[in-house]
Amino acid sequence: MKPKVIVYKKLDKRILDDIADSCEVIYFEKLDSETYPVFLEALKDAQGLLGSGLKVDNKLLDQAPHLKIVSNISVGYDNLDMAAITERGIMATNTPDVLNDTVADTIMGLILSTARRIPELDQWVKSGQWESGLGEKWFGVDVHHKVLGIIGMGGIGSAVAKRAHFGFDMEILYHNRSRNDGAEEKYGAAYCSMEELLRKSDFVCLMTPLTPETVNLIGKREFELMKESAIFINASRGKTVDEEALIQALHKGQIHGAGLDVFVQEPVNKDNPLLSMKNVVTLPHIGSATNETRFKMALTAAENLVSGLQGEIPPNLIRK
Ligand code: 8YV
Repeated sequence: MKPKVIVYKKLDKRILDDIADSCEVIYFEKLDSETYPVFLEALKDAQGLLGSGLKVDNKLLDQAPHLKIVSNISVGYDNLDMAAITERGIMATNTPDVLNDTVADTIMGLILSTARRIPELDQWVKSGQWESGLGEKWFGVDVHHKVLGIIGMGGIGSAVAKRAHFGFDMEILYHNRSRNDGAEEKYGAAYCSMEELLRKSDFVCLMTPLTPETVNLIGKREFELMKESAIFINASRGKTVDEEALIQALHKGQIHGAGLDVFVQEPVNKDNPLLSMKNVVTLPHIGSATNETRFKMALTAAENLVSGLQGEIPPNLIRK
């Protein structure tokens, strides 16, 4: 008998068919008030779970006594209570590497659009305000030859460093739990303390995963340490930053601007003050959202799922 798996995210038919070769697939394009009760029922004898963003904790696991593997279609796995999962002998997997270049492209986009005020000027042109020469008040700041501070030098951080070093002649500083020799050798990245990074960087780019240790990693004190001309970029998770402190830092002119792909609450609250700041560029958590990369992520997650259910060690097993 094929093991029963639940897919709770919209998936390409080719990938669904691949999974169906070795599993019985219960498919939900999305979970909402209508599908959730059916999903809960299906959990009772499911051995695999594939999707992204669903909170997998003791409460959910109590409903899934036969679960063997939770396969996340994302590199971040802050939605998974890893202690609860491992305690029950369940495997969990994620999708690292395949999204590094795409997320790094998004980050460079945020850096450029914040520094050169691209969305703001786009609106200015489209709303018919370009009637004469451009005055200084519309000038931006340079990106090339500036100092880029990367907090969290993993796969994505390294892909950002590569672009910044080779494409923009930037000087790279980084702070990480451990040294990244590859980034030091290839992109001239210099390891330094968090404090030094915050003091010296023109662009501060936050790339750490969300863990209990990184909640509010950047707060009031950190913004105070940054240059007044600094631009802050976050494409990790909203909760790695104290959002209120960010709002205050921007209000007070303690930093120059921010480029944000993530927020504490997503979708972001319509009355979040960040949305009315011209020096803040916002995106709806689209770091990895290209057709090609989302396909690769889903394929990787499906491979993890199937291999785990076939008794192998899945390629991207999360070891905690
Ligand atoms: C999306 C991400 O959250 O991989 C991650 O950690 O942040 C993103 O790619 C996710 O994959 C949405 O489905």
